[in-house]
Amino acid sequence: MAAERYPWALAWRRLVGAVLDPRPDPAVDAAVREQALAQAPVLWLLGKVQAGKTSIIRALTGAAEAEIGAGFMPCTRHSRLYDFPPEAPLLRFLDTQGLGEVGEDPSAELALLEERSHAIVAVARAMDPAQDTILDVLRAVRRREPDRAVVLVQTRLHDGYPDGADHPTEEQLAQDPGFENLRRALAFQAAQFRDLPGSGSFRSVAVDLTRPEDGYSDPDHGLDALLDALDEAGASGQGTLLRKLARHGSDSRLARARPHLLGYATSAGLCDLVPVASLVTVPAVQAKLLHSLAGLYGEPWDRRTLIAFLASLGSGAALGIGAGFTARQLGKLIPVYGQTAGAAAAGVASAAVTYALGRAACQYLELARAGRSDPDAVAATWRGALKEAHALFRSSDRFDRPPRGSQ
Ligand SMILES: Nc1nc2c(ncn2[C@@H]2O[C@H](COP(=O)(O)OP(=O)(O)OP(=O)(O)O)[C@@H](O)[C@H]2O)c(=O)[nH]1
Ligand SMILES: [Mg+2]
Repeated sequence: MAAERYPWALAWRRLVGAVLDPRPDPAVDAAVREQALAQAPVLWLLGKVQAGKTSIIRALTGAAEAEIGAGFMPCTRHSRLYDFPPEAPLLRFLDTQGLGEVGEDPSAELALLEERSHAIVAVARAMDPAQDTILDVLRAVRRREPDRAVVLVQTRLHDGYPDGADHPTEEQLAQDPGFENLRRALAFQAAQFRDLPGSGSFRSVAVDLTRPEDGYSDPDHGLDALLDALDEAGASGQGTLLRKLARHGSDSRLARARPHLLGYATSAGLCDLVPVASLVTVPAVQAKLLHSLAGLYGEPWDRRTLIAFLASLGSGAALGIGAGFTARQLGKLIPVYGQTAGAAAAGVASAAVTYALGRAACQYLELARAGRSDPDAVAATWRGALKEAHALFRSSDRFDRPPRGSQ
């Protein structure tokens, strides 16, 4: 088990060294990705031509190669998988060709997409009521697989705004007479999708993904709600996990950081389950996470800030970081530790420690952006996140067995 291989002082040094040393390590990158991928559900993006499928992927993953159309001509010609987050994937998006070109028969292709995916993200322009082609596909899938989750993403909201209006608040959207048209269109469309056969979960979310030069106050309007809905749709319970862990904290960067926290935590947890010869160690995964958070917050680590951050976690952290703990040591951090057995326990512990480390780093970085420092608050976040994440990872089954392909 990791405990014998990485005493905490070594793990600590490795972590600090790996965060400060910017040299990329392709072996670690590849292994982190692979470990996370082994559990990542595939979400199939299904919609008419130019509905906004690829735009959603681009907004979430930042993938520059995800090509977006000009608004009318079909753009995406071949199905393609995108990982989210790319470095430590929690979800995979299967981008597809838009439906609805006259004369083509997409049934063979659709059967393949259905087989390759776990849940469906239906994408529809909010002001486009003609969704029969998409609904027909969904009905057929749900008859075969009644419990497949479906998320409806309603795009291009501003097509339904009154002239010159910015994005409405929730209250405006619910009551303001100026948004009556949009309100009706959204409700009508969502009702059609809600009526699908089967018992799988259904949620609708409305987004408006604009370019900064379009002049709206938020170019990613609705993206956080979308993330929440996608989590729920993701198979195997990991979505629920993400949402439960997500409730705390309010800054919007934290909302964007969450998938990274969970992706890396999952990968760290799996380090304990894959063969001993694995090159990847928990500290290496944690270092990647701290790196990627610094990028999200625009606050690069240097030796001084990193040591200050780690020191603020208190001495208990030294035991936890890097999975360099024995059960007894970890018991001091997490009183319920002893209730989980064997390798699964180590996986759960490594995942929880990694999650909590990232969560505390988010708070540290958010404060640092504002030129502030509050070690007590960061320590409290670390402790709270550790307990919470441990309980949640323990109740999930993701570390009960090695990931696919590692045996
Ligand atoms: N205002 C606004 N425009 C959007 C939104 N989503 C997509 N668009 C625009 O709609 C057009 C089509 O976007 P794509 O992402 O290429 O649509 P797609 O569904 O992938 O299209 P195909 O690949 O052709 O099937 C582009 O001009 C986008 O900029 C949105 O939420 N709001
Ligand atoms: Mg596309």
